[in-house]
Amino acid sequence: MAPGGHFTPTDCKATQKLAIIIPYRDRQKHLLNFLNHFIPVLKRQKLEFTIYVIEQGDNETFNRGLLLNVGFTEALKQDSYDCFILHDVDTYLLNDKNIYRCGDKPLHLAVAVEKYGFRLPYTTYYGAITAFNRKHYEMINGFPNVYFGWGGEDDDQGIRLHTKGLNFVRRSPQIARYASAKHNRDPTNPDGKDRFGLLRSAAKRMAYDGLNSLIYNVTSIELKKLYTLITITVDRNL
Ligand code: BGN
Repeated sequence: MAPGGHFTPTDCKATQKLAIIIPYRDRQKHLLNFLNHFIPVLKRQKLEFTIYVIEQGDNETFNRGLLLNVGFTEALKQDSYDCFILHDVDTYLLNDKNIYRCGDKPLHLAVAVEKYGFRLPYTTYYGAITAFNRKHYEMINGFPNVYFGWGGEDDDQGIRLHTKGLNFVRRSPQIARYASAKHNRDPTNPDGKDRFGLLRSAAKRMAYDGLNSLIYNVTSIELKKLYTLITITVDRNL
């Protein structure tokens, strides 16, 4: 791997350039366990990829949607990626046939996840792992930035897609199968208090809450051996 978590297969030419975006805070051990499992799979799939870990390095409540928007924006400053895989750190892919690539529609990958009994927790579930091309992510203005705390940002984005008539697709549960890492609940990521109310305005907010309203400060960009670490801070009161 090249510094910053970049890999290009040597015996063939990959058809897509992937940016893997991982929202993160203070889970070094989980991250390394995850990457030790994940990177060999991506190599076996002969993919060209760069791993971006986006760390919220402030004392504010965790904001997954905003971090994913930062990853998308910062990755594009570095290279012209064809496909963005937005990936939680506690979800481990179990089937090598679950190829990480974009098709012609947004893709929900976390279909059969251990912690939900290897089934969807509800039919419109759209959490944990998704794949987008640039055009589709921009069409829906990315993720909302206003969901601080756990829950809802994924449902909000599902509504955005639906509103644009850009319905996502899923792979079969035999292929899109994932184990769940066990971990304690992060105290800096309590249930989002506003999420029910916010969800009701999801379709309307799409126009002004997302990539086009994203504000953050980059504290540092470090090229680690296995990933590019981008540490940011956000100001909730802006
Ligand atoms: C849902 C959460 C999702 C989460 C799934 C699976 C909300 C919004 C209010 C209804 N949605 O309940 O964000 O991915 O559970 O854990 O909380």
